[in-house]
Formats: sequence, structure tokens, C-alpha cells
Amino acid sequence: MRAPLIVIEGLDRSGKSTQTSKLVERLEDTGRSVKLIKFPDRTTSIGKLIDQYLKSCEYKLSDESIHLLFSANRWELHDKIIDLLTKQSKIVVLDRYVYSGVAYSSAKGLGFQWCLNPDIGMPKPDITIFLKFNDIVQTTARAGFGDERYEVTEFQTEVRDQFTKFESFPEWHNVYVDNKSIDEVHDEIWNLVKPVIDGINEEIQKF
Ligand code: T5A
Repeated sequence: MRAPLIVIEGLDRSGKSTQTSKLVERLEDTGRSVKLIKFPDRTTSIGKLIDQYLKSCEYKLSDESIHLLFSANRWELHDKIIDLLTKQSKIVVLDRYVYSGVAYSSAKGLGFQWCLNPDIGMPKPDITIFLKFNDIVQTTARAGFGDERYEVTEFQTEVRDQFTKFESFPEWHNVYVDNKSIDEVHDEIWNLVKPVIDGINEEIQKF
């Protein structure tokens, strides 16, 4: 039996790493086998280029090129994700995915569908949870914000607007995080994830 694919999305510093780790822990506590994957995966050869680009504004690449590299970074892990879900029956939890690829690049002015096209064929999650802030200052005030290229308040506001385009996707759920503790956010995520892990279709949907 195949395992579910779960995605947590959000703006920079919105708490994705904190929440994906807590979710993995909770799933493991219930006896499930789980693999956490973070995108971009900065350890691969493509991921290393992405890492340099994010850390230095001196690193010049066209918006189209970096967009395709982010997508290629996901395709590098395509077979591994399918193998984990089907052969190993491991729940896969992703920290960012295709949605980030589209939202960040379309916030720069690239077309939404153009941005989605390179990821067509990647497995679709059974559930995607977006950590949503109404008050964007709550994320931008967090420690570490501003260290990387996209961590600029105006740009994050535009990215948040682009993410709303996914609200009609059936797998998409917003979890509002303004003024909520880590545990409160985790409990909301758990309440959304729990019914999904117990009732998935055998067939993996694709973008
Ligand atoms: N990108 C990514 C693209 O442009 N295209 C793509 O295709 C992809 C995949 C790097 C950049 O790449 C872009 C988007 C990004 O700009 P990243 O490595 O995921 O992506 O970078 P970040 O989103 O910045 O990841 P971070 O690990 O820095 O942030 P997280 O994971 O969202 O936040 P987290 O959990 O580390 O928490 C941040 C701080 O907030 C605190 C935590 O303790 C921590 O200090 N915190 C809370 N504080 C108060 N209340 C809560 N509820 C809190 N939850 C967490």
C-alpha cells in the first residue's frame, strides 16, 4: 500500500521547518515510518548552485534560469519520492514544493502557467498546508529574516498574493498562524493531516 505525500508551504521564516519536524515526530510516535525532505535540497549539485544564488545577490542568473534550476532540483528527487511512497510505504513530508517554485517566480513577473510547466508530472501531494500570515510583519520580524535574497518585506507580500492562486486546488489548506504558538499551529496541522493519512487513494495524482 502506498504512503501519503504531505507538503508544508509558507513564506520565509513562517515556521515550516519547525512544523515539518514536529509533524514527523508526531507521525513517528504513532508508529509510522516517515521521511522528511526539504526543498531546495541544497546538497545536490543543482542545490549547491541554488544555495549560492540565494546567499549572494552578486551571483547573477536570469529569473527563468533560477526558476528552472529549482524545478530541476525537485526532478532530481522524483524517483526517490516515488520509491519512498510506493516501494518503502514511507510517509513523505516535504518542506516547500512546486507551489513555492511557482509563487516566488511569478512574484517576479513570470507567468503562472509558465512557472508551473516544468513541474508537470511531479507527484501531487495528498494534502498541502500553507502557513498563512495576515500580518506579514510577524514573519519578517523573526530572527534570521533578511539573510537571503528573497527575504525582503515587499517581495514576501507579493509572494503571499501569488500563493492565494492555489486556494482553489483541492489539496490546499490554509492554517492561519498570526499570534499562535508553535504547539497551537502544530495541533491545527495534525487535525488536518490525521484524516488524510488514514484514507488515501492507491493512485498517485500528478501535477
Ligand atoms: N524558493 C524555494 C524558490 O524561490 N523557489 C522554489 O522552488 C523553492 C523550493 C529558500 C528560498 O528559496 C525560495 C524560497 C526561499 O526564499 P528555504 O530554505 O525553505 O527556501 O528558506 P526559508 O523559508 O527562509 O526557511 P527557514 O528554515 O529559514 O524558515 P522556516 O522553515 O519557514 O521557519 P523556521 O521553522 O525555521 O522558523 C523561523 C523562526 O521562527 C520561530 C522559530 O523558532 C525560528 O526561530 N517560530 C516561531 N516563533 C513564534 N511563534 C511561532 N508559532 C513560531 N514558529 C516558528
